[in-house]
Amino acid sequence: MKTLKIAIQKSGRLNEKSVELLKNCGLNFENYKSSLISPVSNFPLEILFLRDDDIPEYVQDGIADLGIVGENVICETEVDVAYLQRLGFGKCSLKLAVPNQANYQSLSDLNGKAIATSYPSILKKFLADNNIQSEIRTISGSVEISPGLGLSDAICDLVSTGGTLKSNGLKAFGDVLHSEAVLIGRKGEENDPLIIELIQRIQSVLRAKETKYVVLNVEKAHLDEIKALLPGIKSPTVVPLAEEGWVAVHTVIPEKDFWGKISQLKAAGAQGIVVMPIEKIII
Ligand code: PRT
Ligand code: ZN
Repeated sequence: MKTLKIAIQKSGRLNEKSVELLKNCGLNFENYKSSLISPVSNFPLEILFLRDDDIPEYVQDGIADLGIVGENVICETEVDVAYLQRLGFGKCSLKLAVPNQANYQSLSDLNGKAIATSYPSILKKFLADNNIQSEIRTISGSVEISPGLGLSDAICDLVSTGGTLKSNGLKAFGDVLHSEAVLIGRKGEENDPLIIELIQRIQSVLRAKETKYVVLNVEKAHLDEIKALLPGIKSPTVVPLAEEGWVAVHTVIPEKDFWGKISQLKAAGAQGIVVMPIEKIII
């Protein structure tokens, strides 16, 4: 039987979440930092641990069938791969930033200026799309210190909290690209049954992360108001309680409007609300 290969980052910001996601998919493997390949004992899959920069090309060239990598790296390497699933972690933005004291009003103020970046391909395309002529200075790391050293007038770098910009006296000046970790695959292999199975497992884990399982008690007289607040996967499950006139309602609530929904449920008469994490949702 065929064995798939999935490439994930060996160490760095995406490693832990990538390993966690695959383990939550029920895949059993060792996460030895010293090894390059780890076989999965209960699925025909091998995990390749690589530097993130190499992952898109490995997938494009068929050395790996799948990869987990930031969109920023995919765009910069300009590979031709299939986007199979956005994974919701490793979120960041590639931003232009300038020194706090710089008085730039619009992108056109970057004309004739030098911009330091580790993302020359993405930046070149962005500048061309916006009709800006700047000089791109490619630097492999610590881009944020280059204006202070007099090496550039601006930078184009990844930002998540903004702390690094702030501590280097820089301010964001515009978004170039929003990025998150994505599952990529080789073009043309999207219908492979093993790949489909793996994507379905990943989706069930992602769906579970986005929702909470909620059980609450309510007087029957208020049940319709509670039901109106709960779309659920189908409708909520309603179970009678030992106490006459009361029921328990079981449902799932999306994480994103969780606290708002809980307040509405309480206001509609919900009591004894119990909230539990969900491991997987298979539909
Ligand atoms: O060794 P390898 O080549 O595999 O790793 P790497 O050092 O090239 O990458 P790594 O581990 O730093 O990042 C991997 C991926 O994580 C990136 O390609 C992005 O897709 C994603 N990611 C998410 C980030 C950040 N957030 C991030 N904040 N990558 C880098 N940063 C940098 C940012 O540029 C800044 O310098 O982290 C610093 C802190 O950011 P702030 O804004 O929180 O201060
Ligand atoms: Zn890298």
